[in-house]
Amino acid sequence: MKKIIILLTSCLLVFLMSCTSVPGTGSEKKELTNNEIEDIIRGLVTGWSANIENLDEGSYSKLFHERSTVTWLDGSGQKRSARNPDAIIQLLREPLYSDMSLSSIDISSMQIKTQSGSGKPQAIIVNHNPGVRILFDFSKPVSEDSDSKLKIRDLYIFEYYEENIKAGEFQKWADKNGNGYLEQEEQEELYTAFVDYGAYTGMVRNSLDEYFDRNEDGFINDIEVSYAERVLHHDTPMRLYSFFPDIARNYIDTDGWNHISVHLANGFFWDVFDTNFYSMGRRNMKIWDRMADQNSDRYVNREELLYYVHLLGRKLSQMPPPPVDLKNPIVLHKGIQNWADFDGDGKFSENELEDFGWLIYEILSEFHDLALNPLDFYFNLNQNYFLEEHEKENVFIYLLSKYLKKLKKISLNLPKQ
Ligand SMILES: [Ca+2]
Ligand SMILES: [Ca+2]
Ligand SMILES: [Ca+2]
Ligand SMILES: [Ca+2]
Repeated sequence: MKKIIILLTSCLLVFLMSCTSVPGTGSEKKELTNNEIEDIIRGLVTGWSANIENLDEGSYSKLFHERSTVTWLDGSGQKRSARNPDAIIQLLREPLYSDMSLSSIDISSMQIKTQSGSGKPQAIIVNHNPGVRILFDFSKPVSEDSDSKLKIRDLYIFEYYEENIKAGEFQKWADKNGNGYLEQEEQEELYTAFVDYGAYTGMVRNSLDEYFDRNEDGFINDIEVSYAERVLHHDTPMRLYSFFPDIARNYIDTDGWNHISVHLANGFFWDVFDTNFYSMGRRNMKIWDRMADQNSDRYVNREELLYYVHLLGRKLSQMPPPPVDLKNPIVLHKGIQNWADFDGDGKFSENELEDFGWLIYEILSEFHDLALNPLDFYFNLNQNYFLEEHEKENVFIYLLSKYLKKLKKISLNLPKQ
């Protein structure tokens, strides 16, 4: 009986969909009006939602374009994608977040754009619990005698949160219900605190602030917030390989060297978390666009960019603090080698040595007078916030003591007189 009802419902929907599509007028050049586009899109998305559990070749070809792609990303950055009908049907039948299924996604929040940045009409469904955003791109079918003037061309499913994220020491404050795990709202709060760091000065609010309250006066001052910003937004991306190697490889490491250099990390936060980065879609232009382009069609739409920024912000916010205690100079001096092992593999690689060199070079710059990272603190002998001249001189002495011996081996190959 149930099967008959499903079959009848499917037939009715397919019939309704064919009614909402604009019948051929004989003039193929006639453009669809915005109202017509909206009607067709509503019919397609309604049909998609109603057929999702019983999607078969028949209902598939009514809804989807001949060259459809489906890209499905979960909250941990894992991607599944499909490009042919069988694979797409298979993929869409899989259950979504935990016990949720695509058929229970509420499509009443659907927003339609008849003209998007890519030139294709779009529809977006935002579902809050769980946090999912579903994007549909539509285009004209290849076949001229198709039953509908538009079909679902590219479908993207973005899940924004993960289950069973354990709250580390650094994140415990965000576990508001104290169950040891970070739920959706808690992950969101952590993400926001991470991204906004650098704008807040005031009373210590949580253990994150406590870590950066270097003089332990219960207050985050201008210098402490600069330090926190430096650690969270610049040094943390450098250490991403130690905690989330797949995220580092697939989403940040643009040159594919299995290493996030100090230069890459410095540019990363400003470029990616700058609202201009994700304000609209574009043809691949910026350095991170290739990483954000989830379906690799060389166009990054706004939803791909939003997902990218949110995923990275959440992952970075889940990382522990640097492996050195800045409030304890003895521990700091012992721990600086650990700190410079950015990928945490226990070895000091050539890339890491190069980064270390750049960070020392930075200290020597006349503009670098605040102690902002553990290396700065290492040379900050009087343990105030500033790198004074005599401390910078010590950096020279350090470099000389380390490298003077090696100078003998350098052959300069000077031209003969
Ligand atoms: Ca919790
Ligand atoms: Ca303080
Ligand atoms: Ca794309
Ligand atoms: Ca290493």
